[in-house]
Amino acid sequence: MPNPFELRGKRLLVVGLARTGVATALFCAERGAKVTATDARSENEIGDTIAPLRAAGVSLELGDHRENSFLEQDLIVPSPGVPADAPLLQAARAKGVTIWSEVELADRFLRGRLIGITGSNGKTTTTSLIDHILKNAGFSTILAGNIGTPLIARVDQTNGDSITVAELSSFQLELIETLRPNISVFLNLTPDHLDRHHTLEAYGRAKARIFENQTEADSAVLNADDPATTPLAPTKPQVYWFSRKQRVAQGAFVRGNEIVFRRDGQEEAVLHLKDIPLAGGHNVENVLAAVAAARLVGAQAEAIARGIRSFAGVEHRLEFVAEIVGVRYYNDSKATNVDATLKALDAFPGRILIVLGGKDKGSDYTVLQKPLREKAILALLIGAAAEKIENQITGSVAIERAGTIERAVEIASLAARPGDVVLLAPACASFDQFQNYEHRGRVFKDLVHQLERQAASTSARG
Ligand code: UMA
Repeated sequence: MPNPFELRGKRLLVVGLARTGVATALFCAERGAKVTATDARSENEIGDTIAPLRAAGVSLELGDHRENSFLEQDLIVPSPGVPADAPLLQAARAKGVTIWSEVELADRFLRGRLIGITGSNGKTTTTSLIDHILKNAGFSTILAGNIGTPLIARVDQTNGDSITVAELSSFQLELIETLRPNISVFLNLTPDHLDRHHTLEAYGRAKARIFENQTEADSAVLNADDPATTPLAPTKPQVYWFSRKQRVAQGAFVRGNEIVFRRDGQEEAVLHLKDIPLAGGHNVENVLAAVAAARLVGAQAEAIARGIRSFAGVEHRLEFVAEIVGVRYYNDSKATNVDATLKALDAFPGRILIVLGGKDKGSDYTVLQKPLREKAILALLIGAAAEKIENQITGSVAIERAGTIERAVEIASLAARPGDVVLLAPACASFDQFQNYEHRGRVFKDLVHQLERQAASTSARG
C-alpha cells in the first residue's frame, strides 16, 4: 500500500452510476467520505442498482449533472465511460479539484502484487489467461478491472500474498497519478476509441501511462512485433519482450514449434504451439505475453504449460456457440474495433457470413475490404454505423442491411450452407442497441440457441 489515501471526511463526487460508479461510491461511503454520485441518466433509466447507495447515505444527483457539485469537491472519480475532457471535469480541474480514475483510487488500497494488462486487443484473453495460469500454479489471484469487475470492488479481498491481475483500459489509465503495476503488459496499439482520444498518439500516450510510475524493481512486457508499441518502451522497469517472429534478448518467443522463455542468457522451452487451445495467430501473441508475465511472477514453466493447455477461452472472444446443420456460429462481440475484426477474419479459412456494425468510434472500415473480399461471402450490417460501413466496404463483398441482430442472424441462417461460418465480429461499440458488448454477445448466443432448438425439433419431426 504505497500511497494510502484517507477518505474519511473527504468531499467526493462519483460521476456515472454503472458498475464502476456504484462500486466506487459504496467503497468511499463505507470509509466515511461525504459522497455525492451523479449520472446523466434518470433514476428510472438506471434502475434499482443504486438502492444500496441510498442506504449507504450517498447523495444522488440524477438525470443531469450540476456544475456546482463538480466545483466543490476534494476528489472526483469519473467512470471510464465519461470523457476525461468533459467540460464539467475541465472546470473542476481548473479549480484545482483532483480527478482520478477508479483504478487510481483502488490502487491506493491494494495489497500484494499487481499485474496490469493493457493494449488495444487481446487484453481480456491475456488477463484471463494469466489469472488462470497463476491460479493453477497455486498462487492466490484476484481478477478485476476493465474485464468487467471494477478493481475497487475487489481490493478488500487482497492481502500481502495476493496477485491482482487487472485489465486496464486507456480510459482508466489516462486518469492515474501513482498507480504502479509490479508487472505491466502492453500487448499492442491499433486505432480504437479515436472518438475519445482523437489521435492514435494520444491514445497510445494514455495507455503508456501504465509504465509511468514503475521503478527498476518492476517489469514491463511489450510486443516486439508491433511497431506502434516498441517506441513506447519505458526506461526504468526491466523490459521483457515477446515475439512470434524473432528471438528476443529477454522475454518469450517462438522457436520452431515451441514457445521459449529467455532470461539472463538462459532459455527454457515452455510448450508446443499445438498445445495452445485458442484459434488465431493473435492468440499466440497473447500466450507469449502471458508466459512472460507468469514466469516473472515466479510460476514454473511446467505449471505455465499446464495452465495454458487447460484454458477454456473467454466468453465473447471468438467463442464457439453452436453448429447447426453444418454451419458454425461464433460470437466475437468483444471485437469492438476494426483491428479485432481483422483478427477474427484471420482465424477462419473462408466462407464467412459476418455481422458488422453498431456505434461507430471514428474508425476506418476500408481496411476490411481485402479480407472481406478474400474470406467473406456476406456482410450483414446492423446499428448506427451501417451506412458508413456500407460506404467504406462496398464492392468487396455482398452486403445486406439487416438493421438488427435478430434480422442478421435470421438472414445468415437462411443464406449459410454447410461448412460456412457465421461470425459476430462487429468492429464497433454496442451502445447504440445494447447495454454493452456482453449484452450484444448474449443476445446473439440466445438467437443462435433458438435456431439450434428449431433445427433439432425439425429434424426430430423429420
Ligand atoms: N455517464 C454520465 N455522464 C457522462 C457519460 C456517462 O453520467 O457524461 C454515465 C452513463 O449514463 C452510465 C455510466 O456513466 O450510467 C456509464 O459508465 P461506464 O461506461 O464507465 O460503465 P461501467 O459499467 O462502469 O463500465 C466501465 C467500463 N466501461 C467503459 O470503459 C466504457 C467497462 O469496460 C469495465 O468493464 C467496467 O467499467 C469495470 O471496470 C467496457 C469497455 O467497453 C467493457 N471498455 C473499453 C474497451 O474494452 O474497449 C475501454
